[in-house]
Amino acid sequence: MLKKILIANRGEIAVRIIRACKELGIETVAIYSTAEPDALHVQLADEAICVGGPRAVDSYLNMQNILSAACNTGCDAVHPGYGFLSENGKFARLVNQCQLTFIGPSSDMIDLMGNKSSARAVMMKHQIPVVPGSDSIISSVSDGLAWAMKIGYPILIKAASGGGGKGMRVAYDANEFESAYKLATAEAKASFGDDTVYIEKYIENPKHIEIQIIGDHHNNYLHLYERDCSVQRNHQKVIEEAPCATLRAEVRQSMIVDALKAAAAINYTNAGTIEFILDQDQKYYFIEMNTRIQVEHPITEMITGVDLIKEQIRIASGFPLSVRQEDIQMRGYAIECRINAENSFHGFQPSAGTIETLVFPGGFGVRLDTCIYPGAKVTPFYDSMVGKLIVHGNNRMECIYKMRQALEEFIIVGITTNIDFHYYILNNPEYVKGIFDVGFMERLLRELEKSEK
Ligand code: MV4
Repeated sequence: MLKKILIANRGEIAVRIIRACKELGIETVAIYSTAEPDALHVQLADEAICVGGPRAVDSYLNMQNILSAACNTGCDAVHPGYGFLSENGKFARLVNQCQLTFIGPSSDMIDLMGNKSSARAVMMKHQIPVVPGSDSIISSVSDGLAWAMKIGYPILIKAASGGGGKGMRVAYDANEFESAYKLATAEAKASFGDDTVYIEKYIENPKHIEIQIIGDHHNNYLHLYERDCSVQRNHQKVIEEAPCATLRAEVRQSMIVDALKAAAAINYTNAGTIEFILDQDQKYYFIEMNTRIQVEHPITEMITGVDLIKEQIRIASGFPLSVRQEDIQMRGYAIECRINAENSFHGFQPSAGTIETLVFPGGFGVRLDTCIYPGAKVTPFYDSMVGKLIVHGNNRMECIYKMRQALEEFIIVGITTNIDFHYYILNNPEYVKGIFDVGFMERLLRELEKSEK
């Protein structure tokens, strides 16, 4: 088993990883920036090393300093968490070159799946359903127009290096194609330094469903059912649930079979997510694969009882998975609300400040993964997410009641948060009925704006 892990991250996920390490008897090294020497993850780790200034590029993205910290403290592995360097193939490669274990898949796997066009090609090769589209990147406007004609409008132009919705443009007809293509390539170039794009049929208002899988170095691949991540704003997830309340059993089964087929086909080793979009007829299409632990992993942990971070560490240590597929039962339902330091009712403006008063919710089936404490500073330098409130119950409605109560109990004074906004969603009739797709939030915000006039 690995003995000492450097956690190349901050916030609640760094805390989550430290807790898993403690349970496994593994020593921990935190990194931090000069903006947050008193951060919770710094206080909970066995050791902590400052790796640079407040801006992420100077610290949490500073590969040289992070690797020096890992080497100088005698670590044998690096856990990247999510975001930052978690899906950076170059970083994973450098970690290995320093004789350290990267807690994740191989660097080549990160690169393969990081290119959304090559990921799509791999899935096509293994008969996983993908959205009808180009077989590779498109080389020119005329090449793109030919593909679009073949696929049929509307089409979506996507950046090969994309993800998170950047470098994505819809064209509803041939007249719109050229300008959409130019905007997508320009944005892709600016965001990723790579202007290559590919084309897919545009599926209007799908649901976003992802299957959690894990694979070890002994050719074992397991699935842990799905998450419904359709409640999102500007490609930032807001509420996630597991399982998906409206997914038909035979569709679920088929998605699971395809996700496992994908994992086995690529010899995937780590926790991973196969992302699908699900159309109105519950036809599903692969869109992307995430090669990291995800923010919303706790809802899967709650319904399956599997600690995904501990599995990641075991896998990276070379051990086989600790569970068999038949041991993984879907038990009840779980919902996660991402708690952000923001003013949701005034343009989602980020909020910074010092936590003055803090009252945590609690009770049976209530979990809070957070990095805040009384006196903690929330700085403007990083993501606004300061915690995740997760509830587990027997069914979806029980979770909704539990979440409403937990949100009511949750008091944070010192910063503005989206707790009240979550409460508003948790009381929306469509949401409560389970009727929502990726367009839900935009419709909700339009309604809210109308009611304010
Ligand atoms: C799509 C799509 C419709 N058709 N692809 C958005 C970000 C990236 N991960 C993929 N995304 C989408 N791809 C086709 N062919 C709609 C979306 C999409 C979306 C997907 C998942 C979650 C939220 C979304 C919000 C808007 C659009």
